[in-house]
Amino acid sequence: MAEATSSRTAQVSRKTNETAVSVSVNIDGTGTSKIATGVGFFDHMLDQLSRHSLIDMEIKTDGDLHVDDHHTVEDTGIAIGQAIAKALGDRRGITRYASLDLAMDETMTRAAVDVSGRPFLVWNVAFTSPKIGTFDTELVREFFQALAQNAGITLHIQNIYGANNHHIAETCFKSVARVLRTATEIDPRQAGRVPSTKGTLA
Ligand SMILES: [Mn+2]
Repeated sequence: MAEATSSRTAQVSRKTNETAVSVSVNIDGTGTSKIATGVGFFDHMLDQLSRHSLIDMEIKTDGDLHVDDHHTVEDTGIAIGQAIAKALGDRRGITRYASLDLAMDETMTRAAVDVSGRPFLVWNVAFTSPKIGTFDTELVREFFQALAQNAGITLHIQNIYGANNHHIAETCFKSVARVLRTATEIDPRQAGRVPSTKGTLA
């Protein structure tokens, strides 16, 4: 039987005509990150994702920002998702499920995750402004779609209420960070088993 607590780290490099992305993750980290995507607001959000998931992340993206931020955000999400999936391996011993209501000032956002191997995003978040500074709010959904698809997780995100668009976006990243932390943690009672009656989450 594989050791459940063997190193859960991975590195992914992905290059297209639009972006070059390099991502390293350590699932069992301390929330330390080094992030440079060229998009300031996105860096701030990814910093939250690492800090509150306790997944260490090194992320470097060189994207076609002269077009807009879309490819940079989506492709960074793809690479982070791929790195998390690779680091989780056969998902042996994980807690698998988590959900959380996360408050930030006037905003409340709920996230629920099943680290299932089955990619799915349910997105129930409405922004009231198309922009946060220069950042397109519609890209927040694009990021989580790419993350869920490539990490192989079922992810539900619902903004319950809120007024400030920066807070709405930030609570999405923080709540997802917290549920990812819990759901990917090793549950000692699983005793190294894959938490599925099918016997596989791959
Ligand atoms: Mn902030």
